[in-house]
Amino acid sequence: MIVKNNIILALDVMTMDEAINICEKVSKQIDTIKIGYPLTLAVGTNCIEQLKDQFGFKIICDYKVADIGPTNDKIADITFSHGADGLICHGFVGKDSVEACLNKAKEYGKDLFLLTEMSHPGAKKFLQPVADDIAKMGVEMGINNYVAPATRLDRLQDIRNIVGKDAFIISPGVGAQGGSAKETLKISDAVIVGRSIYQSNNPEEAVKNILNK
Ligand code: NUP
Repeated sequence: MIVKNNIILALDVMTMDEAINICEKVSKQIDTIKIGYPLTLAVGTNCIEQLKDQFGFKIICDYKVADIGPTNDKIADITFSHGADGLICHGFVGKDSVEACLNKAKEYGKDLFLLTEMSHPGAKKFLQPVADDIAKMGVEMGINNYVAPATRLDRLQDIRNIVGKDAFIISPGVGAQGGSAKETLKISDAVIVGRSIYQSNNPEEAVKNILNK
C-alpha cells in the first residue's frame, strides 16, 4: 500500500457529519483512512463505500479480528465486500485464525495487516511477551503488512528486525499517546494518528505539525 505523506488518519468519530467534516479538511494531505469500531458501529459499514466514493481514500478497517477461522472468514468477507483496502487482524489467536483473514484478503486482492504488539501500556503484560512470535508467524505465513507501536521504539525496531526491511509497518501511538512521527518513521512506513488530528480546531495544521515532529 502506498500512503501519502506516510500518515494514516484514525477516524474514530461517531457521526458521518463529523467524519466528512474532518476528511474535507485533510483530504489534500491524507489519502488513507483507518476506521474502526467507533465509526462503523455508530453509522454502519456503508461508511466504507461513502468515504471511498466521496474522497477516493484507501480505507483500512481496524476490526482487530480475533475469532476462530470460520468466523474470521465471515468478518473479512463482509469487510472486503464493502470495499475495504485493508483489514487489521490480531495475531495472538494463532495461525488458523489469521489464515482465514489472509485467504480472504488474497481472494479480494486486498491487504491484511497483522497486529503484533499494541501501543497502550496494558499491552506490556500479555501481548508484549508473545509479540515477537506473532511477527515470526506472520513472516512464515508470507504476510507483508504489520501494525507495531510508535510508543515503544525499541519494540518497534525488534519487530522490524523480525519482519525485514521489505515488510510494510504502520504504527499507531503518535501524538495523543506520546509517540513522535519523525522518530517512528525512521523504522515504520507510516504512522496512524487519530485524536491529534480529529480533535484539533485546525486538522490541516495538525497534520503539518505532526509530520514536523
Ligand atoms: O496498538 C494499537 N494502538 C492503537 O492505538 C493498535 C491500534 N489499532 N490502535 C488504534 O490506533 C486505536 O484504536 C486508534 O484508532 C488509533 C490511535 O488513535 P490516537 O491515539 O492517535 O487517537
